[in-house]
Amino acid sequence: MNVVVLTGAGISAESGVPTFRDSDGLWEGHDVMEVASPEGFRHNPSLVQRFYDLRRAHLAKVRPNAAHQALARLERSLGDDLLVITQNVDDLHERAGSRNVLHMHGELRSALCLACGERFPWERDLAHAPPCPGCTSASLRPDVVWFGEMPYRMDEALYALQQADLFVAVGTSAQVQPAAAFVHWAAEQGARTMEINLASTLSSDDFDESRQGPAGELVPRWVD
Ligand code: BV8
Repeated sequence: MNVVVLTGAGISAESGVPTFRDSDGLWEGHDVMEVASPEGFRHNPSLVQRFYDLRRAHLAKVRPNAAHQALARLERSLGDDLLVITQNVDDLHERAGSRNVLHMHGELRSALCLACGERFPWERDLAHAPPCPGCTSASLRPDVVWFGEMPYRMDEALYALQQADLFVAVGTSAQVQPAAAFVHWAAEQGARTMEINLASTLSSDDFDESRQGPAGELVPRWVD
């Protein structure tokens, strides 16, 4: 059975990673477009670099929770028939043991050099110079997908959704495209669809089943 699981900030909430919208629309005190758009980066690159440096540093203080671990167990039984597509830029799925993870919005632990287009695994602050010859720290940006930018590996995501027998969305407010459309793309080719979220969302009625409660409880109950 082919399964696609889409995860959002809600799956990492119980690990202590702040969600994107639960804090009344401000994201760690910032207006979204100020820190998650190319315009915001152009306007104030050091603010944006610091915003991502703080979030990357926070990763060292958090651990995968029971929901991440349950999806890693599910991969051990389904193998390549399971794909986790995450909107999250944290590494909690990988640290729980998942291998088939598609980061459609990029990753905190990766950096992109604007000067030469190279991307690098990145653990330090973005104020350090990248390893590419001739490039300076001024040309480094977080390797994440901002509003108005093309999400990563959409062709692979679309292919997986077309093959899916089951599509499960965990901990996403379904307010960001194209991720919010995945349930429709899966359903129209015949997949069964299920939503797991603390509360109902704008998309709850589009799912065959909507289970409400914390991901740390409901995902293991579903997987096991
Ligand atoms: C694109 C950066 C073209 C990385 C992010 C008008 C109409 C429609 C669309 C648009 C429009 N104007 C512009 C657009 C497009 C735009 C968009 O959708 N805007 C919205 C806001 C209107 N989208 C884009 O620009 C995207 N690119 O469209 O390119 C294209 C289209 C198709 C194909 C190819 C190209 C790029 C979007 C990426 C933006 N970057 N982040 C980073 O710094 O993190 S998005 C940002 O929101 C987050 O990173 C996250 O990835 C995303 C979604 O948030 P969620 O994960 O859902 O989190 P949220 O806080 O919202 O919700 C948490 C949920 O968890 C809640 O439901 C809560 O109830 C639940 N929860 C909480 N605790 C728990 C829980 N559930 C279970 N258990 C718990 N314990």
